Formats: sequence, structure tokens, C-alpha cells
Amino acid sequence: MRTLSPLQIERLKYQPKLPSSLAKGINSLELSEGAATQSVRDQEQIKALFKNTYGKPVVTFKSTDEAKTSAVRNVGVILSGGQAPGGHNVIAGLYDALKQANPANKLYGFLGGPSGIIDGKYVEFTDEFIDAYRNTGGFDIIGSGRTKLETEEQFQKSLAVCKKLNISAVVIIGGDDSNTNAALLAEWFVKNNAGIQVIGCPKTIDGDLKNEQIEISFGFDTATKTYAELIGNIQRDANSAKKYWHFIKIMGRSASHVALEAALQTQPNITLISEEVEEKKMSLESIINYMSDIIVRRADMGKNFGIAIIPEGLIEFIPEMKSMIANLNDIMASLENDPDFVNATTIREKFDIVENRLDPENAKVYNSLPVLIKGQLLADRDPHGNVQVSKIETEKLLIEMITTRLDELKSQGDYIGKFSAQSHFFGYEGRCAFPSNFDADYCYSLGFNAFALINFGLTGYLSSVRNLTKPAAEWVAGGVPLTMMMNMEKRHGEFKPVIQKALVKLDGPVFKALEECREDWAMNDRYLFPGAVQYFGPSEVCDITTCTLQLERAKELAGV
Ligand code: FBP
Repeated sequence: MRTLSPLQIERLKYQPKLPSSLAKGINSLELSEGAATQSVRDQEQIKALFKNTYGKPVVTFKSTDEAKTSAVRNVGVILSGGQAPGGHNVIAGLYDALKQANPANKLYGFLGGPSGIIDGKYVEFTDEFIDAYRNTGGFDIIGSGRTKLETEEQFQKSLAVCKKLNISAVVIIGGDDSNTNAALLAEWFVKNNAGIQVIGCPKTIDGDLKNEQIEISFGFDTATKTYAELIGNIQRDANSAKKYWHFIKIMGRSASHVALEAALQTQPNITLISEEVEEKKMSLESIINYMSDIIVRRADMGKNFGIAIIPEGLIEFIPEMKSMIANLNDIMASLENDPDFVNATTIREKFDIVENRLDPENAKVYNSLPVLIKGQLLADRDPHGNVQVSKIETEKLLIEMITTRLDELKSQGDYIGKFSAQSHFFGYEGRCAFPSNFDADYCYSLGFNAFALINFGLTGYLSSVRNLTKPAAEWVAGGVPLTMMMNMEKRHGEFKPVIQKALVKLDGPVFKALEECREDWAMNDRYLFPGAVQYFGPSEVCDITTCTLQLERAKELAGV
């Protein structure tokens, strides 16, 4: 029996690349500081909430010829939220930097996400332990979780655990919500003179944790390439059988970055972008009409097949749904401890309770939905109060409504085709894939750099590695204050400080690239088949990053 696959064995040997500023060694770094920063919005409120960590400068590392010595430090690391390819390499980079700085340093991994630091569940990493996970996908090295770190009691417990292990810094690897937690913890530690630093690392396949300083979160590269491979395979099947429309929902939560990138890599017939739906105030009916029109026109050409890409969060961006879901979120927060709702024995009773509390217009929208979707909208919120869009089968909703619309058109003599649809949801298939070379290098650099930030005594920073369309040696390593990315948003019915999510920009180069080709891709089959992620061979094939990053960087470099 084999314990490792041939690819596992090969990938364990891969040596991730570092920016040249870090490659010279963790003890040969120099820090340069930019100007004081401010939050993206709501400056006064964020400043008041983060009195000790607000306004710090962006920092950048350079290598020097001077070799310093580093004091002994123990560090704890947490994987938080959904899995993203490369998380293990962040920990490997952090471990290597920490041991390089001083072999007496120790790295502890908190088990099962943020709850590990609260409950004192941890492991101590060793060379052998880390070596078994280098360049592998998944978060199984220590596990992850979605516990929100925000209460005084949780902070007190975390402090006690850190004191017990003599930990002076904690690294939180997470998305926007987890890094919001990192900012809160950093502030609390400073306020309470705990002497513990907190550094975040930008993780999420969703690609929505980005801004002027953070070009992309890790995992986006590998996940989108994996989905693109699968979409390409389905396109070839559709084009061979010529009898199905494939409706493919793509993970990515609210933002449509993942769907957009996967579409640019594969050129399907229809791509919905949630942000466009919102901007153009497209109702559910107009989306159905838009898609039906393409299906009818293709049928007129004798093509009763095609591929439609649907972003996971679409439903939240359709104006009438958005208003209903916002109303529903507030109601669900108030129903959490309502005995009538909690003890309701049938889903019908739950529907009635909710419908009675919704505003009349929203109740009408809710009521118009198929039972399947109504039930899914009542599923538990995530710990941050968000609807779990991965559990809402929008692809099935669209198929059902389009079938009805096409039947109407047929009865009017306006449709001559045959509509047979297959639904898919690609999400979990990509979150734990072997990290691409890009993600393996990027993650290792982010982890290594996180320790550099710790070694310079910083807290409340996000590890940042930039200039990512260039070879790794030219990447720029540094840190961005977490408060710089924050604004106030409504969560669980209350306004809270959170890191602002980056949505698809409709005037940006990535969306424009789709818009230009859309009609051509709808009618003519311009399918691309990207195939599997390549790990070995020429760097133009193996190390090339996403269309999103290349288009955005090209625009930035052109100064447009
Ligand atoms: P993070 O924001 O935590 O990185 O999670 C990303 C994600 O994969 C989303 O795209 C998706 O909506 C969600 O996780 C699903 O998470 P879960 O499996 O916990 O429901």
C-alpha cells in the first residue's frame, strides 16, 4: 500500500521562491516606514475603536549586509475560516523564518481555528511535522474554524493561554472577517499591556481581500485554475453531446471575482456578475429574460446546449432579494432565541413566522420563491451574521424559472428548441487543491514575511507581498496596518468595524475584458480548455498567475 501519491512525493521537494529582500535572511532586514495611514471610510469611528493601533504607516522590507541577532520568541499561529490552497506553506514560511532568526524560537499551532487559542488546544511544530506538509493543499495541519474572536472573555482566555506558552506574537491566517478579529485582538492586547503582537495573513479563495496594498489573497490563483479546468472539461462534454445546458455556480461568497476569473480562463456562453446585476438593478425576472434570450437565439442556430456561470452570491445582489435578505437577516437575529421559531416542528410554520415579520414588499418576494430556496434562506447564519450563500441553490432556481419562461415562449411560438439543464456547484473542489507554484511561493513568502513583521515588533499589521506579476525575486515584502482597510458595516443587526470587502469593479480592466467578448462568446463557441494546473516545466506555463492579477497590474503600471 502507498502512503503518498507520486505527485505528493514530488511536491514535498519543491523549494518555494522568496522575494530577494527576504531571501538574504531574516536577520539581514531593514524596515522603511511610509506616512501615517487612515481607514478607508468612517475614520472617526474606526479611530475611536482602535485608539492604540490606528494610523500606523505602511512598512516595506529591504535586505542589508548587516547580520543582526534576534531575541528568543514563541509564536502561535491560527488558520481561520474556509480552506484556501497554500495555507500550509504560510505556516512553513513562518516556521522557517522563526527558526532562522533564532533556533531556540518555538512555533505553536492552535487547533481547529480561533477556538484553539481560547480553549488552549495546540501543538508545537517540529521540522519533521512541518516537512510532511510543505506545498500541500488543505488546512489539515492544524485544522480551521469560524469562531469569531471578539468578546472580552475570549480575549482574556487567549491571553492566559499565550502567557502559559510564553507566546509573544500570534499570526492569524484568514479572510476579511478573520483579519477583523486580528485587528480587534491586536488592539485589546496593546490596551491591556499584554506584550503580545498580532499579525494577519490575507487568505481566501474569494479574492475579495484586496486593496491598493494587497494585490490578491492567497488561494485565489489555485482555486480559479482548478474551477477553470473543470469548466473546460464540461464545455468539451457539452460541445460533444450537444444536448445540455450546464448551469455552474462558482464559489466566492459575495464578490464575483472567482466566477469572473474562471470565465476569462474558459470563455463560456453566459457569465453573470453579481456586481453588474446590482449596478444595473436587474430584477430576477430580467436575469431570467436575459438568459432565456441567449438560449432562444442559440436554439435558433440549432444549438441546444451551452454553459452558464453563476457567482455564488448572486441572490444577494438582485435588488428585490437584497432588500428581502437584509430584512430577513435582522429577523433571523431576533428569532435566534424565539421559542416559537426554535421549537417550530415544520418548515411551513417557520415560513409563516418569517413572512409575518417581513415588511409587506419583502414578504411578497420571499413568498414568490420556490420552497427549496425559501428553506435554504432560513439556514443558520455564519458566525459573522452572513447568509451562507454556498447553501442556496441559485443555479437550480434559475433553471426552474428559465424552464417556465421557455415553456411560455414555446406556447407563443417564440422558441423552437429543447432545454435540458444540468446543475453544478464548484467550490469545495478547489479549496484544498495542491497550491499552484504561484500560491506555493506567495504563501511561503507571506508566512516568512509575517515573522519579519513580528521580529520588528509590529502589531495590528497584515503581511503584504506585492509586485506579484513579476518573478518572485522582484516581489516587495512589507506590512499594511489592518485598520487602514476598515469601515463600519451592519452585522447581526448592529454596526461593527470590519475590513471592507473588495467587489468586482465594473469600470475595472477585468470586468471590461469580459464585457468586450460577451456577445461573441454567447453565440459562437469560443471555449478554452485550460487543463490541469501545471507544476513542472517552463515557467510561462507553470508560474503564470491569473488573468485578474495580470489585467489589474497592467492597468496600474500604465497609471490608468
Ligand atoms: P473564507 O471567506 O473564510 O475564506 O471562506 C471562503 C468560502 O470558500 C466562500 O467562498 C464560501 O461561501 C464559504 O467559504 C463556504 O464556507 P463553509 O464551507 O464553511 O460553509
